[in-house]
Amino acid sequence: MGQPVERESEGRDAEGAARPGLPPGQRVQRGWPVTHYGPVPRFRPERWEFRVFGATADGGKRSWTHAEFTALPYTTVVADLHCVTKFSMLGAEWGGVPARTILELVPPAPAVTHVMVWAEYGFSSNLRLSDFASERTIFATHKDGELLTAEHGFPLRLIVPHLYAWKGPKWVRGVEYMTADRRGFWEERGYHNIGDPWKEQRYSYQEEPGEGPEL
Ligand SMILES: Nc1nc2c(c(=O)[nH]1)N[C@H]1C(S)=C(S)[C@@H](COP(=O)(O)O)O[C@H]1N2
Ligand SMILES: [Mo]
Repeated sequence: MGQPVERESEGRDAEGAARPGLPPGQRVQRGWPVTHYGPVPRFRPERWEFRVFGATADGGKRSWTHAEFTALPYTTVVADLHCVTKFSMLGAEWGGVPARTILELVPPAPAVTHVMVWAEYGFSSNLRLSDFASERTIFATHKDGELLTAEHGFPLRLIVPHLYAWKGPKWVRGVEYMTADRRGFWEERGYHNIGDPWKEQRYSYQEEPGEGPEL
């Protein structure tokens, strides 16, 4: 893997509009580093399920087996990945199931304002419903036409193109609909509750009143 190099690129906002330049403080990294906390989970197809629970419109829960989930309509989104540790990986084509498909299949109750995205080993990240509902937010099974590798989140990871990459759990297992905000794994450990790289919202001490629950 080469040294990080600086170069001009084009970012995109939540609705996909071009934004000039990299987010502030980011460097383009050649290759694709692996960053996460803890071990890489082993995929057990017979035990895997994707669950939606919490404040659903009808009060019920919904779950999909791996075969059922991967049979949902497949779309692609081209998006960059910005790690808070300052590397960016540009122009990946993510393939999978848009978060909006999940919202359509399991509508949230009207009072839902946030979601918690849950992954293996209890890893989690919270998102505003509006960030989750972006038409570019995608549960990815593929990158550039190939299945994700285990260390990059196989069988499923979330990509939220307009937020820092920790907002996209690898090894995702479900979504909880919430009627109030709650911090996820990194958000409890010093990362910003919202995490917009264009505003350089890296750390929780930068939060303005109203941007996150009390720490
Ligand atoms: N389950 C899980 N997902 C995670 C993380 C983690 O620690 N656990 N780290 C996040 C962070 S900080 C980043 S930058 C990206 C890195 O994705 P990559 O390893 O595919 O580059 O994964 C995110 N998803
Ligand atoms: Mo990161």
